[in-house]
Amino acid sequence: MKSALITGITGQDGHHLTKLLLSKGYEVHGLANDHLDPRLEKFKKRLPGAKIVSGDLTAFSSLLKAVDKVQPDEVYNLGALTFVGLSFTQPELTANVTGLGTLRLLEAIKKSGREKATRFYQASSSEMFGKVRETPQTELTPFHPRSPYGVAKTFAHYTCVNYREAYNMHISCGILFNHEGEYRGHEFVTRKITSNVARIKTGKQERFSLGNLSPQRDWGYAGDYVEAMWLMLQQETPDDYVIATGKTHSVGDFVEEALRAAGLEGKIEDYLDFDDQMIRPSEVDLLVGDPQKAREVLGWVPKVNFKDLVKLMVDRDLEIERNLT
Ligand code: F7E
Repeated sequence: MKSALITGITGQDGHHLTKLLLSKGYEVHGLANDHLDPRLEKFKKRLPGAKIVSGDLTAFSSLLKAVDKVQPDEVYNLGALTFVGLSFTQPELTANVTGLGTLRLLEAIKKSGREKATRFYQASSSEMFGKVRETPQTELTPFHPRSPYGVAKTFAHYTCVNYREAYNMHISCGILFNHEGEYRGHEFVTRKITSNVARIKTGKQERFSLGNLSPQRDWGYAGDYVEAMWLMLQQETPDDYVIATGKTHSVGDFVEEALRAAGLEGKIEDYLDFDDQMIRPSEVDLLVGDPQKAREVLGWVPKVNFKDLVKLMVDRDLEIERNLT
């Protein structure tokens, strides 16, 4: 039986990946801070098959202990401070967890003598492209991050590339574009939209507010994207891959589609106010990835399109709101 260690297991991708690996017969261990992670209890109830190992990406000794205990065949480093907006107010913590945390984890694998035995997946991000140099973005597009989050992810990405080259470790980075779904946190724009639209549809409120509606994102379904993570670690040779749908839509498009999915008539202005608190000091205007390499090498293709993704999220939030009444 293969064993996997997942950091950030209680987040959206951790949920999907745990389900996938359990269904493939893996022994799944998740690194979590059992005193500080508010999502842990819910996670344990949802996925009792996973084992929790106490630890934190900011504490090297806890990582070393976790790797020694689990002896993982595969490590999936999903742990990070993932909300880009927050990274502007917590830049140092972001660099420590998201950037240095990756370095610490790789060092822990090396120090425990497992650098040849453990395969490593790094959750790199399309936020590294930031102020994009070309469209669509590929594995060869230069990075120009626009937030402390993007900068930290870029540090982590290059650290992985360096450890792969310097120590011949099996490390693959998935440059994942935005991916959403039923486990998405409410601070992210997609879930904010679908949960508010569901509350409007069920008569609990009339309006909600958002920041900039014009940024464009390549939105896919998180359940599809964790399959790509797993596929990367099954390849003989480690490499980096863009994981995206190849289609882009604005935040405004997402709102319109969500209203449609809920059967709400009228225009965006009938439901939406502007919230200037949501404006970021520097914004990423347009992201759209080219997933050709992932398709050709991994055989990976996303199954859920934009319209179905919005519907899936709106339906889930309608279900939640209706059960709450
Ligand atoms: O923002 C705009 C906001 O916070 C999307 C993370 O998973 O994907 C995600 O990063 C866009 C931005 O995601 C609101 O300014 C407008 O342009 O949902 P988001 P993100 O920043 O794209 C990448 C790939 C990651 O790696 C990240 O970890 O929507 N926007 N109004 C808003 N955003 C939020 N959150 N809230 C608003 O009210």
